[in-house]
Amino acid sequence: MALKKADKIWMNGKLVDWDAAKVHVLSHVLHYGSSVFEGIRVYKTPDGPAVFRLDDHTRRLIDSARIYRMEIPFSFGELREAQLETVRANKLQECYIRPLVYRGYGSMGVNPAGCPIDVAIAVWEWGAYLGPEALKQGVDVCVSSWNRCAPNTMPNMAKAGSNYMNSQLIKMEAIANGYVEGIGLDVHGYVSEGSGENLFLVKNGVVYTTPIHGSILLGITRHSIMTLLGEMDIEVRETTIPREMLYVADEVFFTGSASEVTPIRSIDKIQVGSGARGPVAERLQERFFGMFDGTHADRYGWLTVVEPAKVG
Ligand code: PPE
Repeated sequence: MALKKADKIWMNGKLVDWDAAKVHVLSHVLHYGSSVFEGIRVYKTPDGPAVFRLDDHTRRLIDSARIYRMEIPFSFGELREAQLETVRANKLQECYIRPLVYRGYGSMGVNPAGCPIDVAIAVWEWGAYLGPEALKQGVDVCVSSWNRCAPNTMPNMAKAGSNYMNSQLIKMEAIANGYVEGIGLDVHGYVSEGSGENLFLVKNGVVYTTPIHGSILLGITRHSIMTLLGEMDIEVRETTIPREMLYVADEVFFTGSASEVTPIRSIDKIQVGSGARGPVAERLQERFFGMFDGTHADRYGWLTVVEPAKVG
């Protein structure tokens, strides 16, 4: 998907032109993967553009940085406001926000001492992550030959750029073999998650999802979906999932900020359920997207409306 340029990017406190948002080639991050980031959607609502779970994403960004001993030179409030300012400056009704914290230019060598902690925030328009038909039709995926990172190797709870080297291996292999996405297993061979999505499955009316110790990113959409399932009186079990559960499930779907709620229609060429979007995924999509078009109330304060800039 070619990136559609927006107008301004926020860098260390200033809005700069899109094409001027550059880093030095000897920035620590380029050599050693030292970055943490977030991905957040802004939806068009009847009250104007609104950011979905801004505070939770901002908190996770700070937590990811903390794991990697990165001291962000901006407060929670400043990061929150900067993201709103960036959306406002680009005058977009609907977009994706990408805040990035990285070790910049200053010294070389693994030891990052002497490198500044830089912060950038970009926004762009992003359609359906796994293709235009994915939300309705579902996607064809495979189980990857690559596992997710084992415990105490790369911290999966940190949304670090470096974790996405593993994700890229999973994604590129899947695409090379004609699939849209790959599912990674954890080091014990249990289901973990997609290269950029959490995974849920439905069997006999119960919903299952990978637990926190299953080498996953603790998704904010995952939490939102679990909350919505609670409202629907559907039981959710966070439990170890053997690979073969994928092949006998009634429904399987991905969740994520980018992928939203994307049904899976086949895994390793084995049809999932009826081979189309299942009823649980459909009801969840209705509830999820209903928060943005005004059909369902924002019961948990998940939306932050991007107020227009004050004039004068
Ligand atoms: N697992 C992984 C590995 C992951 O990358 C994501 C988000 C999730 C789970 C879901 O997390 P959450 O967004 O908090 O519900 N992946 C982001 C990046 C995708 C990309 O290609 O870049 C996203 O969805 O924004």
